[in-house]
Amino acid sequence: MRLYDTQRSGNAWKVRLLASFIGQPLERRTLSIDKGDLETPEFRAIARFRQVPVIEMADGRTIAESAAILFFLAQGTDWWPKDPSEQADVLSWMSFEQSAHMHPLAQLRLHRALHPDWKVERGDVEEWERKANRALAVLDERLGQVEEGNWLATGSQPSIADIALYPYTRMARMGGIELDDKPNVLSWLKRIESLPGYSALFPGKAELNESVVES
Ligand SMILES: N[C@@H](CCC(=O)N[C@@H](CS)C(=O)NCC(=O)O)C(=O)O
Repeated sequence: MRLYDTQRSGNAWKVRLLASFIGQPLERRTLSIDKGDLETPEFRAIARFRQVPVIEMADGRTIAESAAILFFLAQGTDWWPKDPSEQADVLSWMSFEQSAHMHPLAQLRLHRALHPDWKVERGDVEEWERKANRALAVLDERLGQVEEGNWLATGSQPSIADIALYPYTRMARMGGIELDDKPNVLSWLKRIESLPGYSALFPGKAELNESVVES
């Protein structure tokens, strides 16, 4: 199975994390947004939304969108619960990640760390900050309500909801969003990082998770 990603894509990191936790080999095809790799006809033929991550199977089928890929890879593993109400809870957190969490955090990281040269409106930055802080407060509150050591949606067993929320929370500080006042988030991040099979953004180099360097 092949994964189309970019070096620092948090959405693709979700896929690599799950693959690493479940022992699913992935052949990485790492593209560059800056070089226009996502705008070529070849990539468009694979990626209907012209974004990474996308996976491509040996028979040519492709799956786009991190949530859909996580869902697909997690089938038959403990990362996707069997109970329908737990499944719904996992989907609820993954939907929250896509609608309220990922976008403001990703935009702040792009603006403050990866592309500080890009012009953005001050009003946009303030809005991203407000939304990012709100989303992280929701996450911290939830993690404070679950039993100690438990996970977002599935009790004592982590799920793809934890994976979906992990990368952009982990990299929040790159966008100027502090986590020090979010003790439940901080301990949850540590627990994910201590799971067997954890894979850093730059594999084997966890110290680069919040870095702007290329490798
Ligand atoms: N909802 C999508 C978002 C994917 C996304 O934002 N991908 C970014 C990289 S992290 C991308 O491809 N950006 C390039 C572009 O949009 O042109 C997902 O969860 O997979």
